[in-house]
Amino acid sequence: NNAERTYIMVKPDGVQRGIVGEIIARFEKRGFKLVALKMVHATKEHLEKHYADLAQKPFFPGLIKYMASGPVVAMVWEGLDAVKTGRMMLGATNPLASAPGTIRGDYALAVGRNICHGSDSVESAEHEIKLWFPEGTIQHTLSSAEWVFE
Ligand code: YYY
Ligand code: MG
Repeated sequence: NNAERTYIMVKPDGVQRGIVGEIIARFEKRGFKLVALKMVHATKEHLEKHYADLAQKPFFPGLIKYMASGPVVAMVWEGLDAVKTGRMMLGATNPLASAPGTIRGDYALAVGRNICHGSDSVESAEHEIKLWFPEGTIQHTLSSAEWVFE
């Protein structure tokens, strides 16, 4: 599905370490279309909604504190198999298992400071996009699309 969308977020450590442009560049060069982007210093309440399915995990309080410690860069990227390909580009959750060449495999060491988020399914992407972009995304066509998709 060429119009599949995924929610990608640079976490506070990625912003502080200056990796925002690098992450955007990778998605751009891969062929994805940017359809929403903003910087947000999220509240704990908002982050608890984003990570609601992890509320019972022992690392949850630390995760929320870290995610609320500074602004994040929230994005929606669209293109063929955006969710699965986005996850491949991020690498495994624990950077110990992230292959070199992936974002986490190139720029992170610790699971609790893994610099970026990507939706894990089409359903969670839809949910996360609504949560972070209630105002909606931007409809536009890239002239390169016919060179990226069959
Ligand atoms: O989707 P992904 O970010 O790869 O992993 P999740 O299982 O959804 O966990 C969200 C987030 O929680 C993860 O990116 C880092 C953090 N975390 C952690 O601090 N310690 C763990 N053992 C597992 C996850
Ligand atoms: Mg996840």
